[in-house]
Amino acid sequence: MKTIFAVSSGRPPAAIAVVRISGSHAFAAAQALAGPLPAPRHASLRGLRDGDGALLDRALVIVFPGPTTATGEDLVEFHCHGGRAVIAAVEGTLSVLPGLRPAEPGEFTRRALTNGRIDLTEAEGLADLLEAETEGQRVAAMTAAEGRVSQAVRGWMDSVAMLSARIEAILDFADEDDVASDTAAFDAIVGEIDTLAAEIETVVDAPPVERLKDGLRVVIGGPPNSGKSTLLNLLGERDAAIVSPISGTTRDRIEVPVIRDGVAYVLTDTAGLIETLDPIEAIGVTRAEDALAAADIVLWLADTAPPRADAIWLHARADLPGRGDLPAGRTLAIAQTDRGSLDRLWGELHQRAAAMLPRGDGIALKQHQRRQCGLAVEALRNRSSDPLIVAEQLRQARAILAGVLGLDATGEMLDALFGRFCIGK
Ligand SMILES: Nc1nc2c(ncn2[C@@H]2O[C@H](COP(=O)(O)OP(=O)(O)OP(=O)(O)O)[C@@H](O)[C@H]2O)c(=O)[nH]1
Ligand SMILES: [Mg+2]
Repeated sequence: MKTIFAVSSGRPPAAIAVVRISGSHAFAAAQALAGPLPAPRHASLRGLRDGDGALLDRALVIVFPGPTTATGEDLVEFHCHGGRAVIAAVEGTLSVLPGLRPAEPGEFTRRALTNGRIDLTEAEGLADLLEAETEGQRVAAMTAAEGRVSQAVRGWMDSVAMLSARIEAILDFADEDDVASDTAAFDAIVGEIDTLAAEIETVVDAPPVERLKDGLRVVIGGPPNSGKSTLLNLLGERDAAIVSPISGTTRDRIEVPVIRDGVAYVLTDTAGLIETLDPIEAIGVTRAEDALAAADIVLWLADTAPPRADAIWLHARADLPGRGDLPAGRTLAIAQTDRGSLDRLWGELHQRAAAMLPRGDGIALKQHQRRQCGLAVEALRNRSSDPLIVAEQLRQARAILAGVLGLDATGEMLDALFGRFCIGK
């Protein structure tokens, strides 16, 4: 396998650029540029020279002997000056050395996976961490990258393996004289399989990690002229939707992504719900109804009861004469002139969001991990009274869980994952 190199720090020019080299030729390559190498894991200042001995830069050089490195291979870091020409000169010198080539996006991490330094859940967590834009995303990604998802799945696999062994024992040493004791042992195992399935299911049913990234869908609904677009603009802090006293101003859905207190939301304004003969308006109403049905949270601005029992029912335009008291059933009163009422609404949204998003102290699965773990639960539950079949189902469940860790990942799956990384990661 070729030795790879790339700039692993940000885009130049910068104060410092970290060039990483990983693979069996890494130390020879480092020596070719920097001369005698410092002791492992000790930073030392060296002149980097090209093949003709010309000085390219003075850099900190650190060498990490494999396999206990980030990639599982011999690894070298040059901390150079971060000028474009410096980097180009160092990379140019490396590229003509035998056995070396520039790294592909994510290739350092891919080697970590291939060499068993991390598993698929950790690599995916790392990819999410690099893309994290909110505090919630960072925490969930960090949890996965640190191996918490992996630990949970490995724990389940161990439990399945132990149950398998006990079933095999019943099969191997079935005692024809003592069928009752075999039955009791089998029933005990079945009970533990149920407990395990329930434990996995709790994690599968917890809010998925994608919610953090895609944002909670908050849909504003109500009759025409109730102040929906006004509310969207206030919450989104920009004039995204046209506001006017003319009924039927908004005809389509208008979406505004917002990050507030570390949580991502997508706010959606909708057309006012009204019986209409105008075909365009009718399409708008249908779209509004669809959006309300698919919402994570509905903000309902009508004086009539909301279409969903879980909606936040707002008493809108509370500043108008005669609307001072909060009628029964309403969560909050709001008025465009009252900042405090909007802050209280954000408080309510944040509270709802907390219940719908992965908790910081728990593990959150990605969509495909949920699907796979769900299949494992099915395999565990879909059981017969024949120990032979149960043994087979346990094997299936274990194989499915192994898939979550990427133990059977195909090249295509890995290409898709590591394509999300930048070069040098
Ligand atoms: N007094 C008062 N007027 C408001 C408030 N919110 C909105 N309005 C006014 O109500 C009218 C309608 O507001 P919009 O936000 O366009 O209402 P809408 O629900 O989006 O209406 P459609 O798009 O037609 O369905 C505008 O003249 C707003 O200025 C409020 O809190 N208090
Ligand atoms: Mg509107």
